[in-house]
Amino acid sequence: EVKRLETQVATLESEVVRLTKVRDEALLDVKAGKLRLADVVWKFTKFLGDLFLQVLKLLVIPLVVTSMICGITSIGDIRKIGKLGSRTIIYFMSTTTVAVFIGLMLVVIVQPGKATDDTFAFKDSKTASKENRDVVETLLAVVRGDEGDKGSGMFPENLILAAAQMNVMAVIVFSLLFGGALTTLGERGKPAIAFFDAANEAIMKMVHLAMICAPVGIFGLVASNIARNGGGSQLGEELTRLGYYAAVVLGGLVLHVLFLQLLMWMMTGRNPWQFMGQMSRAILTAMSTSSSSATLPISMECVSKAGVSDRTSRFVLPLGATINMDGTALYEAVAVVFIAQSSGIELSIAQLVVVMLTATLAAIGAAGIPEAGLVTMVIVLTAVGLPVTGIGSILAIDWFLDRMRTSVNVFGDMTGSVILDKMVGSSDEPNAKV
Ligand code: DAS
Repeated sequence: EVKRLETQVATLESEVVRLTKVRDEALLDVKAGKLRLADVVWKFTKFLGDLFLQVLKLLVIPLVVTSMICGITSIGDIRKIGKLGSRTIIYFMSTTTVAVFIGLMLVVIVQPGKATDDTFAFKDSKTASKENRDVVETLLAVVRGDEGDKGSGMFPENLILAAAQMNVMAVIVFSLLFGGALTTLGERGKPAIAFFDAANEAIMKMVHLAMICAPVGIFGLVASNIARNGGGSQLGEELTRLGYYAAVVLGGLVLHVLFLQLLMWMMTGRNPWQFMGQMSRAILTAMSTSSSSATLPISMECVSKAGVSDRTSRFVLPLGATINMDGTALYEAVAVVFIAQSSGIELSIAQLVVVMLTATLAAIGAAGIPEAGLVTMVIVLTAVGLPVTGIGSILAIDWFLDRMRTSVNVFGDMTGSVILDKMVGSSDEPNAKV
């Protein structure tokens, strides 16, 4: 019996030694951080964030091509847009330019992205902004391209190389010219136009698919950036900056609405506040749907009740819902400069001019669906060489700003229909022979 017990004790002792070894190894693993669950979750969320941003970069060129071509072809034959058509385009372009200008002035003055200390949430050291040449030289370089680089400039020698180099200005210019030419083909151009409409819709669906993994992924990106830059205090700094950013966007949108009201009052003599009341159903629909296209039937009804002729509203509103997005243009200009400030990158005057141009064009290319402005903002960021990762710092509140900018988009369209109806009246058929 003693012998048996002694053997049992020896067996148990060797088991204790083995288990102690296993435990020590496991502790080593935990210390090495190999097995910590939090780490695994963190790495996965950051992977999703990187994947989302990578997909956005992947889609930039196809998005530019399809959205610019669709923006132009939605106008119809550019040779026959008639008096109403040409005045509508002039109204759209001028009010959108005013919106971008308001946004840029505010974001440059308020500087919401400037950090009080030198920790920037998305400091992207590898992204060097274009060196600060003087304005004329930079604008010439933007048009002509850099010596010996066949893919640079607005009119590069090699479009494929330009696309490969993410030279979005060149792709935008080509797409606008190509779309314009397409509209002059009449019946023969219709299949191609239908193709690009479908392609644009497909690209936007791909972006929305990528968006699904964005919130989790962006959380991982922001969290890992904050942890890298200093934890809790950085979070407070980040949220303050985000608050200022949202205030600048909302302030800009309010200023733009006041500008539109003043313009409408001067051009038509209507009482602006009474007009706002008449348009309220469409504004509230835009706020709840975040979609200009979904609001279109309501905005048509509102302007019709306000006395705008069907012929004007049927031309101006659908076109406006597609290419006239004052709120989006203002928002993209503010967001891009905010991302530059948050990344510690100072934009030169010439780069601000490029932001103004591309924000206007990106707004034209944005579809009237939720988050379209966030997606086409990638075009503006790429045009001035800013990191797409900066989108992560503003995505958290974009669902709210999208509602606000969409209602301004719709309000700008409705104001336009009232002004244009007064200017052109019933004398002109859109697309009439010039
Ligand atoms: N939601 C878009 C619209 O319908 C605007 C945007 O995304 O910027 O107008």
